[in-house]
Amino acid sequence: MKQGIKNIVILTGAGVSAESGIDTFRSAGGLWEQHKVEDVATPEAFARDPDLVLRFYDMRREHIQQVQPNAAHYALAKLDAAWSGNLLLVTQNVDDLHERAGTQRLLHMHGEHLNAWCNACDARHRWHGTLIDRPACPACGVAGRLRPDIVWFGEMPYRMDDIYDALDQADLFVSIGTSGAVYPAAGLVREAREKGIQTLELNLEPSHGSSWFTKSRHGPATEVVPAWVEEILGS
Ligand code: BJW
Repeated sequence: MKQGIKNIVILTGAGVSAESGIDTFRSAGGLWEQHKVEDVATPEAFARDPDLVLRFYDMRREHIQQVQPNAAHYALAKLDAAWSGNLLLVTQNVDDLHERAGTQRLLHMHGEHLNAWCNACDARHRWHGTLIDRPACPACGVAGRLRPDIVWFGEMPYRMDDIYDALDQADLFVSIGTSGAVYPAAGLVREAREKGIQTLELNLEPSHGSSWFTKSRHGPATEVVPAWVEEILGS
């Protein structure tokens, strides 16, 4: 174990998938430029204009199936496979690139593009196709009640108890490719600091929460993440 580090929590954001060709949320030309967040990513927007929201997510669901994991995803999968201590990769990303790269100890706190959630019977289904055509739920058969299984603003992110439990046990918290603009994910570094554990930011540029990290390395994820993984694995 490197420098007494046994248990690691890693938080990833859109920056880790940027070099795979998925726009980040807050970059120039990013998704919010084409669709305002309040037009698509709230339950109120979905109630007001479901066609807009479903079309938007259908388009993104299709897009993520055409891109590939990059060197940062593969490096994190290598770390997951090799690390004998506890490790939890908490991703805010709703793409499936971490699992396609091979990471197993993974949790999607903001949901997944490739899941549909039935608001009639509460079942979740793996979903690769469209929702705009109002398909029937495979479990209850009710049509038109499936929505993207995405955590929208004002909704509770998934598995917060598991995230805080992992942080309680952690010796190191690493944040990768996230702007630190969206809570509660953005608050995890503060929780980590209050517990006295090491904190490291790997990001293209200083994030909103940069000053909370004990160490920072700035650069593209495909460079800084593999370099850090090799270092912590001691190779
Ligand atoms: C690279 C790179 C490269 C680029 N290499 N790096 C005031 C205070 C506190 C909270 C609130 C508040 N007002 C409202 C809230 C709550 C709200 C919130 O945080 N709002 C903010 C806007 C202020 N949060 C919520 O509503 C959440 N729920 C909630 O709080 O429930 C109550 C609760 C309380 C306490 C505990 C538990 C629960 C829900 C948030 C849901 C977020 N959903 C989204 C949309 C998903 C839909 C979709 O995909 O369409 O999730 S928002 C969007 O932002 C998405 C992302 O996961 C999330 C984070 O974005 P991320 O990943 O950081 O991306 P970017 O683009 O912001 O940053 C990319 C970074 O990468 C940049 O820094 C680049 O520099 C970098 N980069 N290229 C390395 N090659």
